[in-house]
Amino acid sequence: MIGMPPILPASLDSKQIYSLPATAFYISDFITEEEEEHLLQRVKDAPKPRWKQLSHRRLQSWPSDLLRDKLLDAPLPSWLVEPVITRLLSIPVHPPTEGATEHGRPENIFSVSPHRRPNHVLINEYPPGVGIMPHKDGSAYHPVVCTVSLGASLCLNIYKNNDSGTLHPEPVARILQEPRSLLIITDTMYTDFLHGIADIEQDVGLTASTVANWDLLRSKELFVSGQNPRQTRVSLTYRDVIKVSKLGNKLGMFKRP
Ligand SMILES: O=C(O)CCC(=O)C(=O)O
Repeated sequence: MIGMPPILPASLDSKQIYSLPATAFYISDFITEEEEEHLLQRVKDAPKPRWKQLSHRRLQSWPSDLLRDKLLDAPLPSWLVEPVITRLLSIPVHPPTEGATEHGRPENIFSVSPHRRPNHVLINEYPPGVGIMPHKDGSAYHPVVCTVSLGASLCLNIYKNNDSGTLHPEPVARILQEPRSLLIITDTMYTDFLHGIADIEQDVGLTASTVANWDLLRSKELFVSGQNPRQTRVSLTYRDVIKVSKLGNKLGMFKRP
């Protein structure tokens, strides 16, 4: 890829969203504009059968959908590995002196996941006015989800269930995701909280006190009016599926385009 890579933080620690009730990190400049364009083009170029059309949103699942919470073993295509996974794994969670493992390598966010790296990517496309219902990602995955945003900004709402187990309708927090950013959600932020995106044409009331990651934003000046008119945003969500079946390779079940 041409062009200079972005300057990455020395560790995730410096990018933690401390105003949230549990652990999440936000890196505003995770990929370059050229990398963003390239990824958007690859998403667009995917053969039509790759898209699953839901009522308003469409998505791609790479290398494939899960089958009863299991992934049939197959590699991710190289355009989903480079630069995102390589870069993600290169960032220590803690500053190098604190973060060394017994193998001498600093811990990254997937150091203790079953496959030590993401093996699955969901690609969601959100036109203006379209979001996703509050949900948890569930136990099929190691509790880390890494989201790269492309094309436009929007707010991810964070929810908590009431003691009775029903959803508390008001979000407990909002995370503004800018294009080219990386958001990492992990620990109890993954297991105990829900996330969703409102079906609205613009995010409103954006201020330092209503946006959890305000201090970590790249372009606060774009949001000083408090508004973010939605444009089409594409997200790449990287996860490590815990159960992987080798059968897929043996039966050659991955000849899909
Ligand atoms: O697009 C996003 O940022 C969220 C996607 C999501 O919630 C999911 O894939 O489960």
